[in-house]
Amino acid sequence: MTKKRVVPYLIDRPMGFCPGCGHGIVLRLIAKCLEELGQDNNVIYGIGVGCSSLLGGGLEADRLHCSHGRAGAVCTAMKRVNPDNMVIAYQGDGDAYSIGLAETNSAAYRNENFTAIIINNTNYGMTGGQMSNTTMPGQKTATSPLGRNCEVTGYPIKFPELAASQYNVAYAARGSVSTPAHINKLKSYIKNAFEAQLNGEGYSVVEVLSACPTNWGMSAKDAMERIDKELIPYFSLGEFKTREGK
Ligand SMILES: Cc1ncc(C[n+]2csc(CCOP(=O)(O)OP(=O)(O)O)c2C)c(N)n1
Ligand code: SF4
Ligand SMILES: [Mg+2]
Repeated sequence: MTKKRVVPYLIDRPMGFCPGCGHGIVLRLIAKCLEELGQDNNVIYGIGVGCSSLLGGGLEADRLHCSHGRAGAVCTAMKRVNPDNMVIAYQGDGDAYSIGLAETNSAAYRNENFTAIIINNTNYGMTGGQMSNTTMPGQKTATSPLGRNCEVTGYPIKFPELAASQYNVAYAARGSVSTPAHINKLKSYIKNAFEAQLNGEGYSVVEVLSACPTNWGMSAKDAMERIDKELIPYFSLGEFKTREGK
């Protein structure tokens, strides 16, 4: 039987994220969903390299800081060896879709029974805002100072849509942290993804459009508004693969 936790899963302690960063909101939602599902004592994280690695400061849980991009492969092994544990890959867009695209893609392709939560802030936040595979067309970054030229680099990848349309995954969705209404919806996506894993339905992925005010050179408020004005028209919100009967 699962032990009852005596303190809330998300302990009230300082996190390492910049003010206005979206990562902390997502961690709060993950913690809430795990508590509601009685899984907060039963979770293992495969954490990506990037600001996602700061998860360790906010949540008290078993976790492995994976080599850059490899959480898809590491979480495959974690779940196969420990099928009764909830396994979550917590990664950024650079980690999951740039250096780690092979592992992310392969786990979805095999329909591995774990959950990937992927924080899309359209850049490599931790290293100073370089271009990633989700950087918007024309977006200026440290490595695209004239703006991203998609004729040369390709267009921003839409992974949940890819997984939903091409692979036999259990659940795929994209949410946002930009408004309270979006945050409430996002919570329902994360909970659905965890329930899919609990029921052994297979791979579940929730991408989150998230603010990086530090590298976007914006105030926290303007960064949230950028998500609504610029990102959502390209990265649609919603469920791309729903669970059977849900
Ligand atoms: C093998 C390797 N290459 C490059 C780096 C440098 N590096 C650290 S974090 C990072 C990108 C992280 O971006 P993302 O996954 O989008 O996370 P964010 O910080 O934006 O949340 C890079 C390239 C590294 N640590 N290891
Ligand atoms: S650099 Fe960006 S992603 Fe990283 S903690 Fe700061 S605001 Fe968040
Ligand atoms: Mg990023």
